[in-house]
Amino acid sequence: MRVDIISIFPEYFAPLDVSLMGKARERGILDIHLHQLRDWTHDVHNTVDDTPYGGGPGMVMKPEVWGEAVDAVIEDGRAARGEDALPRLIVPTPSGRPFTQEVALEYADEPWLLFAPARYEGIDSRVVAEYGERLRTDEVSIGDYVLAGGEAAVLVMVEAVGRLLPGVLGNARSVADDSFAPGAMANLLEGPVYTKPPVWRGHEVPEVLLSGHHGRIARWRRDEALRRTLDRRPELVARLDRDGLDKHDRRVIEEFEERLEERRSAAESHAESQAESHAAFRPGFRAAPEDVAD
Ligand code: JB8
Repeated sequence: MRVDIISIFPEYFAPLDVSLMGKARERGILDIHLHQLRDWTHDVHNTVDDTPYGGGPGMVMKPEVWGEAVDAVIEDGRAARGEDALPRLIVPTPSGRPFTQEVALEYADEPWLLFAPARYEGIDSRVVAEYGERLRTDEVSIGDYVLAGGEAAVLVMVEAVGRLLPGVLGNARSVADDSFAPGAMANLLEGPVYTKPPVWRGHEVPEVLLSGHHGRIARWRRDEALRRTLDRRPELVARLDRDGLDKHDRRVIEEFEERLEERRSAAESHAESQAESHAAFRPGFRAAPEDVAD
């Protein structure tokens, strides 16, 4: 897969030389091309931003610079990959569509991705309007928080996509067991994991994992995944495909909900008795501070 990244901070992407992504690049599975956006400016100050029309805080990235940069990178890629080749353009923004594991799998099937991370208040909207007519163009968000720029979002996406490419993880590790992986783990978080020693500072590894009973281990892992998802991401369980749940799954969910109801009810009676004892011991009328003479 070819990946182009145009940024005013190409040095931000040094982490892509490390570990799994570094190996993927050495092996030629990931062909990453970094570009300095300022290379396509023409003024002595290499200006990439200007004040927003309509007023307001911050600056907006100029469309002309991005247009020349994206055109040049497309031409460079076509010279290498053939004149019919076109990249998929990905622009990180907090107002984009959510980047999910499903989107990562979709991008992993593409031969060529072009990332355009912005700084300041973002890129003049006419750039996405223009390339939306020429390329498959996505404005994407990696989560509901605001970064100082799109670079960190690109790092996240390249790593999520890169590890899915054939030959990157190796056969020893299947992406099928990941949290959010399609199939049995669709919309489920992964449960806890353990290694040696069997007891550490008094904490024991769950016995079933030492049993060698692969059927029971698989069942236990699914139960733990379900319980953890119910606890931390109940909205994911609500979206689970009901047909993908077996009888055992349904029992795990019921038991969890019963325990939740017990705790809710206990908390309620606790609050009631607190209110009662408060009322019983409440001191008499107390004047408001403004009514108290000095
Ligand atoms: C300026 O949080 B984000 C994000 C934030 C940004 C820009 C792009 C993306 C550009 N701030 O996904």
